[in-house]
This record gives sequence, structure tokens and C-alpha cells, in this order.
Amino acid sequence: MNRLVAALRRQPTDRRPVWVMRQAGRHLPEYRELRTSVGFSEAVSTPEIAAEITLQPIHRYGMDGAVIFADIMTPLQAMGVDVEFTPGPSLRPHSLAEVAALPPLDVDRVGHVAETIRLVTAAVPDDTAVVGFAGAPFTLLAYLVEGGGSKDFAAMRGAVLADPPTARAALENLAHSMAAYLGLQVAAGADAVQLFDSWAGMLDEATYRDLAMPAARSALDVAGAPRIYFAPHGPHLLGAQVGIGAEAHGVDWRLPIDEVWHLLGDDVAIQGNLDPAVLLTDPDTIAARTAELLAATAGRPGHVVNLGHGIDRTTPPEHVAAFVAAVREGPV
Ligand code: 1CP
Repeated sequence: MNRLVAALRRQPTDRRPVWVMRQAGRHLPEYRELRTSVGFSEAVSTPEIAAEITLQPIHRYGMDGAVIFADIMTPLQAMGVDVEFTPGPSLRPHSLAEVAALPPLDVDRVGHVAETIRLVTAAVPDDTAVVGFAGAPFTLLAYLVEGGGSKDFAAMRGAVLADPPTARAALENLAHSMAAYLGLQVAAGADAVQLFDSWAGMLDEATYRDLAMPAARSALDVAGAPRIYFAPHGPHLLGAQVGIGAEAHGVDWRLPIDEVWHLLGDDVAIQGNLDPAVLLTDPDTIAARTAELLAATAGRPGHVVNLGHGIDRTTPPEHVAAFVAAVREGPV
């Protein structure tokens, strides 16, 4: 069993596993170079290219996890939703009823993602885990209703509060499709899967418990690989995440990692939680802050080192290398 999978299952490892969210895109010069000749959607839908991008950070840094190059909106495109990347997702705003009526995902239409996973699995060293992912239902609903990214997703929150039953139907519909999508990725060889609930932190705790959390739990109903649930910017939601059905929780940097672990309970692994801004500083600061993070969880199996959110696109690659080196040289 590789180091990342072992840690997600809270088993002892020779050293702490490390990978970085959004490591496959944007901050890497080799990614930007490749993207000068290939569009985002074309890169995702061409398994050889998606696999090459997935492997770029593995070759450069030797990360313990290779996160498949795709987007949380990729399976929605296969459900007939027209999405463009500019660079974030851009689409026609959908009503809750339209989302509730979307056809279930036909996994044959995302066969390119399964093929990318097979190519990456064949190419990585045995001790590198292949990480599949999906967007959580609430976060997907946010993009669908809003028609793209937003500062506060007010239109989506208004729609959900105005009609909770239709919101629930829309979320359940997305949850079934995402469970199927994660299942496809595990069947293709993903060693672990992550559910990104990037915008759940927008919700008050009661609405999260009522709508977003049950939908995420349904989407996580997949067997055969450890599951990571990641809902950043929501320290007020940590208590409500308990029992969501993930072996591990990704956490942001707003609370100290040992405190978050205490809130989530001893029976889950923790992934995080260095502030991505630390990687914008300098190698000495990065080493010191990483050492502090490792010390806070030293001797406790089940810590996957990662950032508290995706890596900033302006991060110098040497700073990422300094972070990875600090983890390798640090205490178990
Ligand atoms: O390492 C990787 O690049 C892995 C593949 C990956 C993942 C896991 C991409 C590629 N996107 C994602 C997840 C994703 N996509 C999330 C969840 C993670 C998070 O919270 O950070 C979200 C919210 C999205 C939506 C999205 N897609 C955005 C954010 C837009 C916004 O402001 O709301 C953006 C910019 C995209 C496009 C995209 N997806 C991925 C990349 C590398 C890019 C940028 C494309 C480019 O500029 O080349």
C-alpha cells in the first residue's frame, strides 16, 4: 500500500505523504507552455495530454499523490451542460428545477477520464497514489445556478432558501451522478478520491446540515478507495461534517490542525493545512512553517500534508520544492 493511502487509512508510514491541490495546473511553467497550443477542455478530453499534465508535478517534485487533470465541471459537460473555461467555468444560469431534471451521468461519456486514470496508473511509481475527484453537489449547484464563479453566490443562496424542496431534488440528482463518477474513477484505478465542496462554507450551519451535507454524503457513497472530503472556508461547519462518510477530511488553515482534528474526531485522517500564501514567502519561512505543521501532528498516523486550499498560480516552483523537501526531512 502506498504512503498516501496508508495515511488516509490512519496507518503508520515511513514519512508524511505530501501533495498539493491544483498542483497539476497553472503554477507550473511546463503546464503554461503546453496550454499555449491546447485549450483547457481539449486537454481534459484528450487522455494522453491530461495524463501528461497530471504527471508534470510528479516528475518535478515527486509528490505522493497524482491528482487527475480534469475539472469539477467535467462530468456536467457529459450531462449536457454547456460549460466554457474562461479560465473559470462559464455557463448559462440554470434554475433549480432544470438541475433537478438533468439526465443522470452516462459514465461512457466520461470514458476519457477513466482512460487518463489508466494511463497515469501505468506511468507512476508504485508509491505514488492516483487521486480522482469530483465536485460536491452543493458546489456544482452553485456554479450551475450562478452561471459561473461569484464572490458570494448570492443568487444561488437566494434560490436555495426560496425553495428548499427543489434544491434538495437538484442536489440529490447531482449526488447520484457524482457517486457514479467517483465509482468509475475507482474502477479505473484511482487509489483515493476527493470530493471538493469549495463553496459550502458560504452556508449557515443549519442549511448546510439540511441540504449540502446529506448530498455530499450520498456523493461519497463509493467503495474501494479511501475518500477525502474538502470544504474550505467553513470552520463553523466542521462539527456538522462528522459522519459524512469520508476516511479523511481536507481542512483549510483558519484553525490550527490539532484543534480541527479534535473537532472532527480521532477516527478520521486529516489533510492540510498550510496557508497557500506561505508558498509565496521564501524557502526559510516555508521550512519553518512546514516544521511547525509537522510538529503539531507528530507521531499521530493519519496526517496527509497539503495546503489549506489550491496552490496560488503565482507560486514559484522552487518554493513548492522547498515545501516538499521540508516534509521529507521532517519528523514522521
Ligand atoms: O491540479 C490540478 O489542476 C487538478 C485538476 C483540477 C481540480 C482538482 C482543476 C483543473 N480544477 C480542479 C477543481 C476545481 N475547479 C475546484 C475545486 C478546488 C478548489 O476549491 O480550489 C473549483 C472550485 C473549480 C472551478 C474552477 N475551474 C475554477 C475556479 C473558478 C472560480 O473562481 O470559481 C477555475 C479557474 C477552473 C478552471 C481550471 N480547472 C483546473 C485548472 C488548472 C483550471 C485553470 C485553467 C487554466 O488557467 O489553465
